[in-house]
Amino acid sequence: MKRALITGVTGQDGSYLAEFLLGRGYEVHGLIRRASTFNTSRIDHIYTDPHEEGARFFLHYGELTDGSRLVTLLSRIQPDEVYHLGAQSHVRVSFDEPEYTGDTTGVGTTRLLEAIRMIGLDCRFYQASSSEMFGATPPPQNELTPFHPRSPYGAAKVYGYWMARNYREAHGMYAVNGILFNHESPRRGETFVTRKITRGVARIKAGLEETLYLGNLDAVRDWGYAKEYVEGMWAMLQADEPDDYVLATGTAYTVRDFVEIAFEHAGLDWEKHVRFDERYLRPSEVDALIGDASKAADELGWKAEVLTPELARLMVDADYETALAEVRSKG
Ligand code: NAP
Ligand code: G4F
Repeated sequence: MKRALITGVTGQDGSYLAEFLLGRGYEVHGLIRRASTFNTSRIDHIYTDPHEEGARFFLHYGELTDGSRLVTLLSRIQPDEVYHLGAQSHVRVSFDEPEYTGDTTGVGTTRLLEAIRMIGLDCRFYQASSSEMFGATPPPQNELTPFHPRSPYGAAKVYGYWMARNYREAHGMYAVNGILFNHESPRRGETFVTRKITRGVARIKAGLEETLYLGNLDAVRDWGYAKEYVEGMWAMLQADEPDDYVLATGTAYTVRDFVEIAFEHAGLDWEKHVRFDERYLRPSEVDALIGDASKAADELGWKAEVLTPELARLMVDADYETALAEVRSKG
């Protein structure tokens, strides 16, 4: 039985990846942060008591800032595949917390790679790189496009990208970069723009709220469905040779387009409900990200099927169910 370790297992992608790997017969280990409240809502449905016979999903406390803990865990778990998804992943927040973002999102990658090297673990390593690394470089962007990050988050991801490549080149490690364009789902964090919009639409339709405050509506993004993207991560680690791949839909929508699609699906007029709030602007913006994933299609057979309009609608539907449940619970 193959064994995988996922950092960031409590996040959007980590939860879909854990499901996917369990479905393929893996034993899955996840790193979680100790918190005073429960932070496992995205994985509660796949959790099994480790005392149960045949349990294949295990959680371990750990932190990307704690290198010695990573050494201990890796040497105890001995994974065949390590999916490094843990990060402070919010671009706007990275301007407020640049040092913390560098420490976790950037140096966290080095701590994990170095832990693998120190214990001589023979495993395959996936680095969650990001289209945010392209930043100001105009689209379409592919694996050969120069990086020009526009945020502390983007800069930290560029560092992580080069550390993964360096461990591949210097130490012969099987380390790959998945350069993923924006991918969303009903499990997306509530402060990323797509989920903020679909949740806002659902709550307005359910009568729980009236107004949705947003920042820059002109930014262009290439939004795909997270559930499909985790399959691409796995495919990268099954290739004969380690390499770097872009995953994207290749389509382009503005934030305004996403707003229109989401409100229209709910039968609402967005202009009656959306207001501008400058607090959601960034000191430097990434104007347009549109990916060219032809290398992943040719070499891995991976292709995005769910495109932005369908994604927006399925997210609105999921959020509306939740909003209605809240209305019912209030009597
Ligand atoms: P997410 O929902 O924000 O999840 C981030 C995960 O990292 C959570 O499990 C979080 O734990 C964990 N984490 C944060 N800081 C940590 C720390 N110091 N130590 C240990 N764990 C920590 O992100 P996502 O959307 O699933 O994205 C997964 C990865 O792909 C991230 O590295 C992200 O930067 C990258 N990425 C995402 C996209 C996208 O569009 N979603 C695109 C390109 C790249 P808590 O639950 O405790 O907060
Ligand atoms: O949803 P966002 O916060 O995502 P962003 O900045 O593109 O980053 C996401 O995708 C990256 C891949 O390219 C990941 F690496 C990263 O971890 C994260 O998952 O913002 C998208 C756009 C931006 O241009 C932002 O300025 O939406 C614009 N926007 C407009 N109003 C807003 C808002 N973004 C947020 N979060 N909140 C708003 O109210």
